[in-house]
Parts: sequence; structure tokens; C-alpha cells
Amino acid sequence: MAVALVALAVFFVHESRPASAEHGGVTILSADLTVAFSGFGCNSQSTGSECSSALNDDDFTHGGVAYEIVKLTSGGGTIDLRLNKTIPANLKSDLTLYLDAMPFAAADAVSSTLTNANDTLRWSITTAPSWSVGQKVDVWLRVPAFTGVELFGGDLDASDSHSAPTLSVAEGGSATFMVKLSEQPIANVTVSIGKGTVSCAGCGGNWHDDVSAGTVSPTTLTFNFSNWDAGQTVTVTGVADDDSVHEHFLALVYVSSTASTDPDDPFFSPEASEGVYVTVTDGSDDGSQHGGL
Ligand SMILES: [Ca+2]
Ligand SMILES: [Ca+2]
Repeated sequence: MAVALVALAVFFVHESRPASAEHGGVTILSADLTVAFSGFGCNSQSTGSECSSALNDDDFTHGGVAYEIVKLTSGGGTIDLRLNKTIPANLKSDLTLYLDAMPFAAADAVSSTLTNANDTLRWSITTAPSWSVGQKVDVWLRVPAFTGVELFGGDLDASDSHSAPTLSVAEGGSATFMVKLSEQPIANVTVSIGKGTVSCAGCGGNWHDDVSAGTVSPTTLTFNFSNWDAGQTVTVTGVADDDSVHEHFLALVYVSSTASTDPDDPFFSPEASEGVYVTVTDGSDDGSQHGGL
């Protein structure tokens, strides 16, 4: 007989806790969960008011926006993380929930919007956690450490320059980089991600210039005065082609517009740009065609 175990998450301000660095990334929520409910009665996905009234210290900030965990439940072969508002897809995909040592990547979750504009991430599990009332469970939410492109506002100078990140993807595979701003804008800043050819003497080798060798997604990002320093993720996917040569191109990241009319806004004159050097390794290659980069 299937038994729906429902664990109500009750968060308390945590004291010193074990180092959690072994999971990598950046912690945006760290809390103790005390299992306060077991059995039927708190498993309604409608309003959950009786459950949420017992929650506290369950807020976190991601991408400059504050969120609250309404409840965290286990039952019916699922783990449900219910939030008070919807996280944009590109920020949601960065999240990983840890319950003790168990990771639950948001990329593996089914997302559904329920009543009251809530957003629930649901993971299917084969074995429910053997939680009992009163048990403490360590809960973390983590995002990857920033690796990628920082777009500088204002006047660029030599001290701002830094080597462009590189990204290697296999034909048919994908990889990601992140984008953030270096300074706080006054108004919304739109960043576009385009593609361009690689221009460097002698670096062509057997890497063929081909901007169609990969796709970038999304092609626009929006930053504002609160989320400007939170990395947003761009995914680069290598296109499977019918040749057997490697290609390369630049993913171009640039400020394409600003809503600001204030000349003091560091992004008022949208000129900041960076390139990410992308190589696409052909799957049918025998390794003899690599260039000298
Ligand atoms: Ca190919
Ligand atoms: Ca190819």
C-alpha cells in the first residue's frame, strides 16, 4: 500500500553548521528543517495555509529577487519545493536543492504553477526519505559560482580588460557561461548575445570559422538595479553537422539598450561588450584536425 508521507518544513535560524562547501557553488539558502508533520493532512497543493503558517526563516534571494519557500513536502513518490512566486527559467535552471546530502537539480524537476501564483518544483523519487516527526534535515539551495562575462559600464580602460572566457562544446553537446554587470545601473539594461567570426592571425588552423556551428540561448538578458550582479546563464549548443571538421566562433555579449535617460547611468551609452571564444568539436573527428590554439 502506497503511503503518502508529507513532511512539513519548519525552518529555524540555524546555528553553526557543518561546512557545506563539498557541494560546490554558492549557497543562497541554508537552514535546518524540522519535520513537523507526517501522514495525510498537509498534502493539499491548493493553498497549504495550515502548513505555511508554521514556516519561518525560509526566504532566499536569487537574481536580486527575494523568494519564500511556502512548503517542502515528500509524498506520493515526489519531492515538492513550493515557492511564493515564479523564478524565471534561466535562474531556475541554476538551482540545486540539497536535502542532507541528496541533490535535486532544478533542471531535473517538473515545474508547475498552482494556485495563488505559486511555483512548485517537483522531483520524482523512487524511495521517499525516511523522515520522522521532529527529525532535523539540512536544507540548502545552491547556485553555481560565477564563471563567465562581466560587462563593464562607463568608460572602459585598460585595467578593465581581461581575457575572454573560452568554452568548448562537442557537436550536439552544450555548455554554459554566465553574464553579469560590473556596476549597478539606474534603469533596466538589455544584454544581447550574438555570434561573430574569430579574427586572429594564424589562429584559424584547422578550426573553421562558422557562426552556424553553435546556437546560443537565450539571446537577450535583462538586468536591473537589483539583479545586476547576479550571473544569468547562457547555454551554447554545438550543432551536429554532416562534415567532420571542427568549427569555432565568438559568442558576442553586449549591452544592446538601456531604459535609462540619465547620462550618469553607467550603461547610458551602451558600448560594453565581451566575446566568449567557442570551439565546437566534431563528433566524427579522429583528433587529427585540432588547430594550434
Ligand atoms: Ca559532424
Ligand atoms: Ca563540424
